[in-house]
Amino acid sequence: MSLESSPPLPPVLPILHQFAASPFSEKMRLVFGFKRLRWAAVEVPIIMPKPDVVALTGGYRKTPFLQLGADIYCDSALAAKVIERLAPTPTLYPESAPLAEQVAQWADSTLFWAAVVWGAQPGAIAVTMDGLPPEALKALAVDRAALTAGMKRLSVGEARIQVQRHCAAFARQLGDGRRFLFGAEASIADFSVAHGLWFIRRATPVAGILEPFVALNAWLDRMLAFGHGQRESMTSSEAIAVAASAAASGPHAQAAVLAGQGLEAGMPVTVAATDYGTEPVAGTLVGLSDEEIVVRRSDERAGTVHVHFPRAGFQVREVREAKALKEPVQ
Ligand SMILES: N[C@@H](CCC(=O)N[C@@H](CS)C(=O)NCC(=O)O)C(=O)O
Repeated sequence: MSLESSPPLPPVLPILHQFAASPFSEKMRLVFGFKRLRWAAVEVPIIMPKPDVVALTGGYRKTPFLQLGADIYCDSALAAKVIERLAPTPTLYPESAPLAEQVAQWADSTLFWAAVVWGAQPGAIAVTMDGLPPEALKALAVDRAALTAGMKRLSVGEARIQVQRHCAAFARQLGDGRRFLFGAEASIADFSVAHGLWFIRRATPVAGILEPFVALNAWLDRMLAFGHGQRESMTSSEAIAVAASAAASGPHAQAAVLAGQGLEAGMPVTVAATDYGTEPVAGTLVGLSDEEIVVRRSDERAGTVHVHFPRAGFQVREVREAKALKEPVQ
């Protein structure tokens, strides 16, 4: 079952587990603003350990993730699609922008890393992170080194060149006076490009890099003007209690596993990101489409939850040793 053909989601309050300085959280906050939605924000720790995050996700530690009752949606690409199902208008995926998802994926990886290296450089990081004291900044650096172990990060000099080239290209794209990257309608690509540039703007000591790109700045102002919708606060304990008292009701509550991929409903599996933050989540496979992987898992505090991942950027593997799982194979 694809997300598009899934039945509409029940009216539950979307909960975004996020933190203020996180670009991908800002992407989702702006999506809530664009859709004029009411939602609850849970503050997550910016570094490990994150016991309340792991209680819900089973090990996925990246920020943000979306919670609808006992359904946990990892990765902002999937979270945006789920929000689209919850509130289809205005759409994030207009027919006039067939490349929007692909450009969003590029911006969420290539542009994001150039923007982060630039905005988190030594002379700016304390500002970008809202005045975090030196000890906490040191702990952040150690945590992010572990998160990205095995990944080649750009140097600050390389990031400068990349940011300038990308900004120049986007400024040219916007140069004909269009309101959004693909024309009159905003698309998911706009949100994915905006969050990296939002991060650079926060890094005021080095934000001047954006100044020459007038059309791009006007567009970024327009994007940020969507605001954050109607935001409420929730504690992580409250969010865990919401999961514990709900039944998983995502599109794959009834097992639906695409045939012909060597995986069947009920198999013990692990799911892990393929880029960074690759901690696996173990559970029982309950859903597999060409867009989404869904596992069921149980937690002492959160109860039985369905954890959803996008197919793109994640690997699902059968666990041959059933003993390795806490939950029995069904
Ligand atoms: N592909 C992920 C990337 C998320 C990501 O890298 N988030 C950063 C923060 S903006 C992160 O997880 N940092 C480590 C952490 O928060 O523990 C998505 O789209 O949600």
